[in-house]
Amino acid sequence: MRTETSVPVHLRDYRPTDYQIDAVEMDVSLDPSATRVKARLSVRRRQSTAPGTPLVLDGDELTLRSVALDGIALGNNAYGATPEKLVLHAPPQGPFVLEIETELDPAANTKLMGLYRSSTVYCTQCEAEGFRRITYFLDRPDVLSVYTTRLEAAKADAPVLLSNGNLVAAGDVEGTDRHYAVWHDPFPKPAYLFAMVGGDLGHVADSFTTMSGRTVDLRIYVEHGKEPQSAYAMDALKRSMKWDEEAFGREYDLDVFMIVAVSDFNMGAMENKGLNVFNDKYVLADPDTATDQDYQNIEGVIAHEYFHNWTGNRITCRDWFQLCLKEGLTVFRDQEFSSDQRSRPVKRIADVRTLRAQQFPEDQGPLAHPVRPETYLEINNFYTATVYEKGAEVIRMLKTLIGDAAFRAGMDLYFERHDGEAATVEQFVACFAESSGRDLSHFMRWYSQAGTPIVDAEDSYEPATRRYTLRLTQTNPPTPGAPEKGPLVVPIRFGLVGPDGGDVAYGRVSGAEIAGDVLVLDAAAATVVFEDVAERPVPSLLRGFSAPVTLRLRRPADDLVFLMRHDADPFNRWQASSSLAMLGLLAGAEAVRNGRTPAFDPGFLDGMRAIAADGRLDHAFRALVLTIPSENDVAREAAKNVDPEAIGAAWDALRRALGTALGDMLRGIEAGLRAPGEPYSPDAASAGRRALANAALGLLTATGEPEAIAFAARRYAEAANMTDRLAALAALVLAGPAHAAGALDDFYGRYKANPLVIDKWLSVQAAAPWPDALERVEALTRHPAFTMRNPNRIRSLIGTFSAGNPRGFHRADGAGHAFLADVVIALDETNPQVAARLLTAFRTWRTLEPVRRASAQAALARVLAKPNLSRDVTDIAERALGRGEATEAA
Ligand code: B3K
Ligand code: ZN
Repeated sequence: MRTETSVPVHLRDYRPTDYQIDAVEMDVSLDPSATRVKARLSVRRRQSTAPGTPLVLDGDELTLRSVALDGIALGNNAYGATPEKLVLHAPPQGPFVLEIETELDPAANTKLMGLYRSSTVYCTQCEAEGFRRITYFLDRPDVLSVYTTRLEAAKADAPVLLSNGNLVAAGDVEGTDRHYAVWHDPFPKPAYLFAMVGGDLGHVADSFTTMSGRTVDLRIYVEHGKEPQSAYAMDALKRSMKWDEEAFGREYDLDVFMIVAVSDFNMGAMENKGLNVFNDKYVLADPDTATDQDYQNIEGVIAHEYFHNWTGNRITCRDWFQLCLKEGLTVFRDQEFSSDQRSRPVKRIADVRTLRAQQFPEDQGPLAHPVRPETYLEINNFYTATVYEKGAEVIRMLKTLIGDAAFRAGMDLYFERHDGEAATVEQFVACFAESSGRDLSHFMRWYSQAGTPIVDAEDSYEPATRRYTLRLTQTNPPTPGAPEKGPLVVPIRFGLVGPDGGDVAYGRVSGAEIAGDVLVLDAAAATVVFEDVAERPVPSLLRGFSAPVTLRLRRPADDLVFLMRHDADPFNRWQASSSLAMLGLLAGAEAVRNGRTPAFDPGFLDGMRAIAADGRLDHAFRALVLTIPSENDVAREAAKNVDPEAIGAAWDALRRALGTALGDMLRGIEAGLRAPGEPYSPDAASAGRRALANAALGLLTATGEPEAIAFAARRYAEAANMTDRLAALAALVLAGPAHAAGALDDFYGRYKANPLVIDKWLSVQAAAPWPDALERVEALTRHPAFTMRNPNRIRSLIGTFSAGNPRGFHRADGAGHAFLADVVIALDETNPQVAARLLTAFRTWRTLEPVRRASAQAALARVLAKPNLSRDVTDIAERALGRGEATEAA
C-alpha cells in the first residue's frame, strides 16, 4: 500500500533545519532480508531554534526497532514514528545523542534506492533521498555530518566491506562466521553521499601520487573474473586525477579512492565520497565487447564522478533546487577533460548534438523547466538534460563572457570561499562577478528562465559605404507557467568570412558590446554596424555553439555550402553541413507527404563529397559530417504536425542519395581506413578512423544495392572488434529484416553470456525502422535475455524503442503509445524512478500530427488513471499533459 505524499516543494520556502547533526555513527549488520542498522546521531539545536522544538526526521518505508536518547530507551509517548517520519516531541535543550535502530530487507528493495542487492552484492544509492530508506535522518543536502561506519557480514557472503573515507579497523567477530570493517570519513558530507558495499568482489589496485606528493590507493571492484575489463577505467581515473590538478588546481583528499561496478543501477554512476558506485556499463570494456563510444563514455563518466569530489562533495548544494551547481558544473568539467584528451571540435560537435537531441525537446515541450527549477514534486525527475547539459552550457557562456583568466580566478575563489559548505548558484556566480568585475545580474536569468531562445539574424552590405550591418533579434517563447520572458545575455562568437575563406577585417563597431570575436546580444534586438568592411562577407555566427539558442539566419543555401567548405571554425563547418542536410530532410518529408519523391540539392551533395574526401580534416570530424541529423532532430525542427513516417522516408532517401552520389569515394575511404591485423586501440585517432570507415559503410549499405549489402555482411563476419561488428550489424538492420536476420542470430550466439553486449543486441532491434518493430520488441520482452528487474535491459529495449524509434513508437495505430503505457504501469510497481524516466518519451507528444497526438494523450491519461500511481510517474504524466502545477514561477 502506497502512502506517498504529493506536496510540491518550493525554492522560496527554503529555511535551514532546526537541528544540526554533527556526527553519524552507523553500525550495520548485513543480511539479505533482515539487515540491522543502528544509527547514532550527535544532534545539536541551532541557536535560532526555540528550545523544545520537535525534531522531525525523514524516513521512507522504514521499519523502526528502537529509539534511545542519550543512552536511555525511549517510551512510546516520547516520539511518534511512521515508515515516513520519526518525531522526537521534546528534545533536550543541549546537544544529545539519538540512537535509532531500523530493520531493512535489501533483497526486497526493487526501487534500487537505499540499501539493495545487485545479484549478490549489497550496495546503496542515496541521492537524492535514499538515505531515509536506511535510517531516519535530516535527509537534505545542507545537513553536513562526519560519518563513521561499521559494517558486519558473514565472511562467505560478503568478504569485501566498504564505506566512505579511510579504513580504520577490520577483523573477525569472535566465535562467529562473521567479520567487520570500520570506515571513517573526516570530511563532513550530506547524507546523499553516504555509501556502503558488501559482497564477494574481485578488484584491481593501482595508485596515484598527488601534486603535493601524497600516495592515494586506487581500487576498482568488479565481479570475479572481470578484473582485466576494468583496466581502461583505471587509466581514465588516473588521467582524470592528473587533469583536475592541472586544469583546476584540485587535489584528491582521502588515502583511498574506490569504484564499485554493479549490474543493477538506476542511472550511470554515483559520486559517493571516496566510494563511487557505478553501473558496470561505465566500467567494463574490452575490444571484443565494447565499442569506441563505450570507451569514450567510460572515460567521461569516470572523470565526471571523480570531478564531483570537489564540485559536489567538498562544495555541495544548499538544497536540491541548486542541483545544477554541482551537475552543470561537473558536466562542464568532464566535457573540458574529454576535449583535452581527444579532439576539441569533435567533442564540441558531439556535445551539441546531445544537447539538441536531449535538452532542446525538453525545453520546447511540457516538461520544460529552468536550469534552476523553483518547484518540484519529485526531485528525481529533475536530473534532466536541462539541469545537466544546459547547466554546463551556462557555465561555458560565463567563461566566454569573462574570458579564461577571470573564469579560472573565479573558480579558485569559489573553491577557497565555499570549501566545506552547502552553496547556492548566487554564491557561485558572485565569485565570477568578483573575479571579472562584470555585473552578472542579467546573466542570472539563464538560471531562472526556461525555454530555448530563438535568435534571428539578417544582414546587409553597402559597397559604397563599406558598411556591414547585422540585425539580431531574440525571441523567448513561453514555457509552462511562464508566459512572459525577458531577453537573455547571449554571447555570439562570430567571424565575417571573406571570399577566400579567411575572416575579413572590420573597423569600428556600434550597436553591441564586442570583446574579441564575441558579440554580446543582451536586448530583444540589436542592429550591429561594422565599418570599413572591404567586401560583402558571409557571416559565421555562433561559432563553437557559443550559446544554447536556436539560430535562424536567413541566407541562401549557397552561403551554407560556402561555409561548409571554408569556415575557419570547424564547428560551423559541421553546422553548415548539418543545416543543409536538415533543409533537405524537411523538404523531403514534405515531398513524401505530398506523394512526391524527395530530391536533394546537388551543391550540398558536392560539398559533402568535398569534406568527406578532405584528407586534411580529422577522420572523426568527417564522420560527423557524414552522419545526417536523426529523424528525431528533423521532427524537432518541424515542430508541429509531425509525421514520423514521412520523416523516416526522407531520412532513408537522403542516406540513399549520399551513398549513391558519393559511392566510389566512400568505397575508397572505407577500404583505405581498415587496418586488418592491427591490434585494437581505443585512442581518439584510431576511433576516428573506425568512425569514418563505418559512416562510409553505413551510407554505402543505404543504397540497398545487393553488392553493398553483401559487403556489409562480410564486414560483420570479419569484424575484429565490437565497434566494427556493431556498426556492420546496424547497417544490415537498416537494410531490412531479411538482410539482418543471420547477423542478429550470430550476434546473440556469440555474446549471450554477456548481458552488456546483449543490451546492444536489444537496442539495435528496438531501433529498427521495420513495420513490425513493436511486435518484435514485445516478443523480446519475453526473451530469456530480458528482465524488467534490470534497468540496463529496460533502457536498452524499451527506452531505445520509445526514444529512438520514432516510426515504431509513434505508429499511426497508437499501438506503440499503448505499449509504453502498459510497460510504465507495470514497472511503476517495482521501480518508479525508471518508469518515470521511460514516460518522458511522451514529452514531444503535442508536436505530432492529430491522430498520433490523440493516441499519445490517451496513453498518458491511462497511465495517470492507474490506482496508487507513484509520485515519480504521476509527476511526469501530469506535467506532460499540462495538468501539473506550473514548474516555473511567473
Ligand atoms: N549524482 C548522480 C545522479 C543521482 C541521480 C539521482 N536520481 C550521478 C551524477 O550526476 O554524477
Ligand atoms: Zn553528476
